[in-house]
Amino acid sequence: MEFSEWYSDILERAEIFDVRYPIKGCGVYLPYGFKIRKYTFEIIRKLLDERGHDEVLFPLLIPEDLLAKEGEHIKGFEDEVFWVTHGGREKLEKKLALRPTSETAIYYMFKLWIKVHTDMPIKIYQVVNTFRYETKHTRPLIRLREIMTFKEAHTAHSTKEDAEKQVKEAIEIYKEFFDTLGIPYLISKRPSWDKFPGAEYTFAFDTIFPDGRAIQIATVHNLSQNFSKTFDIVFETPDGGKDYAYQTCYGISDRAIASIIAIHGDEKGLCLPPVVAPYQIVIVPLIFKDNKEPLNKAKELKEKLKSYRVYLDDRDIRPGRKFNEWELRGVPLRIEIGPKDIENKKITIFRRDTMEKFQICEDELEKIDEILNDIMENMRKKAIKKFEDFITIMDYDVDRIKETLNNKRGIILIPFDESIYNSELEEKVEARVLGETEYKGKKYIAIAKTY
Ligand code: PR8
Repeated sequence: MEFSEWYSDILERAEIFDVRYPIKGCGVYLPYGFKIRKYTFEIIRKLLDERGHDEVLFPLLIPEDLLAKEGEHIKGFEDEVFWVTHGGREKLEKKLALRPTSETAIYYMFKLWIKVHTDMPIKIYQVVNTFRYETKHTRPLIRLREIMTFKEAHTAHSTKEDAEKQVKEAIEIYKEFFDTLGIPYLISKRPSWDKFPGAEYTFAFDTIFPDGRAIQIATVHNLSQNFSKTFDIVFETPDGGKDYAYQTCYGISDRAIASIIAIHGDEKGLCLPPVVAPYQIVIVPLIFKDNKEPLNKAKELKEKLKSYRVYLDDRDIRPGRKFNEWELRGVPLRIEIGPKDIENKKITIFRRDTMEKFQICEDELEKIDEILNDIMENMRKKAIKKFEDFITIMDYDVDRIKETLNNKRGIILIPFDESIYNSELEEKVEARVLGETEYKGKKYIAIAKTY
């Protein structure tokens, strides 16, 4: 099955995201998908909170003049903005934009909050929906017009060095986030023609989907003083002088969820990392006729395993059907309890990642922790192996690059060379230049067909 077909099929059958909502590029998170989203974004919230970020919430609407204040920024976004033009029947005097991102909303307030150098650093983030009128082919959770989960962080600093340090911290945060999820990535400094509108420079994380196409899953931008100068975010320096704030911003989206699905899934369906699985363990009692023992044992077990997210599936349907359903939904670990197991004081365990079945003694439940860790480690290794198989290192040769991108796809790395690194390279190789990157200690230009 082609990847895109597999992907749509899984979203539907595993009940993650319903695409039938009657607006292009919009969809509905279903309860199971919502839980995956919740646990995934809990990880990033924790990482940001631990590093001194505060969560805030800004309005969805941005007045036209505010959005248009920073020239490069509005140029980058003007074709993508949804506008609110009416309040009831009345035409609004000033059009209001549905935020495509929140720099302009947030920096308007930064001006009011920042007066002296001691007011900084400010490190805030919000998890909100944003709207982009995407004209490229929309895809569920990958290219949305309503980005349902946009986690955007914005910071302000009193020195250039602090802002640069912040960029590094943000990269470390995202590394830890994707490492936790077992999602491999390549970090590159985007070429100047592809940086975030209004940024001094942009770093991006790209991963590779099973069809060999690269996808940008996170970005970190050093905004320098570009926005602070247009938004007049001025502060008093320690020596009594004046300076403009140094700013950064960084974001991820529902693509994190799409990546979990795409990268770990297989022909059986989803395969979820235990950290984000809505149910880490499903217990299926094998009930024969009136023998209530397996069900009682299952309830007992659920109680003993309450430090995990456990689902006890006691529905009155055949166990085989339950197995298939939970495999499709990617539950990392299944416990089966039948009369035989009870007799032998054992429980049967099934691992979704390897599809192996084995038994452990019923008084060895502490092993479950080890098994779940091993599942995560194994999933991470498998994903990295697939990712590395998709990386091709070669010398600069337009025909070979094109041929490799058409057949094997993935990301091509060619030794970094200033003289060939320009936007014409994209036309020549008919693909995107992801940017400058370091791979295993060497500097390269990364090229790929992208989403
Ligand atoms: C910023 N400002 O906005 P960015 N559907 C799903 N995910 C998307 C889409 C879409 N249509 N468009 C972008 N993304 C900065 C940083 C505040 C935060 C995802 O940066 O425009 C991409 O993974 O790069 C992108 O890298 C991320 O949102 C942040 O958006």
